[in-house]
Amino acid sequence: MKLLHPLSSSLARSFTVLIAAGLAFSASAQTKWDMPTPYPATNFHTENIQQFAGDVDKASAGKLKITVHPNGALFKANEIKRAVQGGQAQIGEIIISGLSNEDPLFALDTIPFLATSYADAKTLWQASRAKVEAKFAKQGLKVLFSVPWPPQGIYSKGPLNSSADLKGVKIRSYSPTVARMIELMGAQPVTVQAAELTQALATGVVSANITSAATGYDSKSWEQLTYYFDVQAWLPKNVVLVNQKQFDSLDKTTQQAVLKAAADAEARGWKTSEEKTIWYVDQLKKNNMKVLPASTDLKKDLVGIGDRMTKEWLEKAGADGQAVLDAYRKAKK
Ligand code: PCA
Repeated sequence: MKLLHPLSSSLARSFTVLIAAGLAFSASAQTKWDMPTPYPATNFHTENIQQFAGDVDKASAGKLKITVHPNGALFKANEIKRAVQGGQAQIGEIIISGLSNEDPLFALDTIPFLATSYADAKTLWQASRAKVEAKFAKQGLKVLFSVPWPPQGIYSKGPLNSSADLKGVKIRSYSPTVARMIELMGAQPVTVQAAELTQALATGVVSANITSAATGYDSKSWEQLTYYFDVQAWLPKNVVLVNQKQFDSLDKTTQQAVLKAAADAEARGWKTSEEKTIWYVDQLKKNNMKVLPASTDLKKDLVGIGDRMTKEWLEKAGADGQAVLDAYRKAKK
């Protein structure tokens, strides 16, 4: 009998070990999800989502790995929903009111002065959540969690006594609802996603902005703009959506792990958003921005615009919208 060369027998042994490892791996098959998000890695929403991905990894014992792709790098902000629907990405984050042309319900949290505090924003979410979930469900999307931005204000180059001071000015908008408000102020809305905001300000595509202290900080607003009017007009929400079929294809334990991590992320996100607002406003001040409340006239103009937008919204949203608004107003008392 021909003896095996010692080298070939050790090769055979390694081969056996490799096959065994391969079998063990497929027995605990790993699922990998890509998660595009529109905002920078250091933004509190993204940090919260990173923690969500880490929690899922731990709770599923490494069975589900979610790779977060921040800043619109994998899909741009306005492409993310379609990518998750089509399965090019399994899960993703979007801002709800970015979709307000699709359905009036998606505009609700961006109507000026309807819900201006964290407590009211939460009541509004509780009153509308089931209907928002149902709208997304029709599109094959499951809502996992939703977290608000800090209250929205106006960034400008000069002082603002009333909305007349912004007449004709190109103001950056992130949603059709914000664009409508800008129009009613007599200014010109220009849609610019957060990832392109710094450049749009630097090149003069826009010379004012409506957003939170968080995005003002992320985009280094102080490089082009001098004033932040802390109007606190509304708190728009992001939502994390998963492709329903992808979710259904997970085993039950992993599904539970995702739902638990999502509930934790929602609670943590609301808390961090509120707690970090003061920090964000302080960073604007530290970078020499003039942070001011809205003047009486500016506030009056904006409240008037908010009332008009609520009426316009009700005309579009019909009985369904009225029911949500009634539930909100009742719970708010
Ligand atoms: N930041 C996001 C949306 C609202 C906010 O505060 C943005 O400006 O795009």
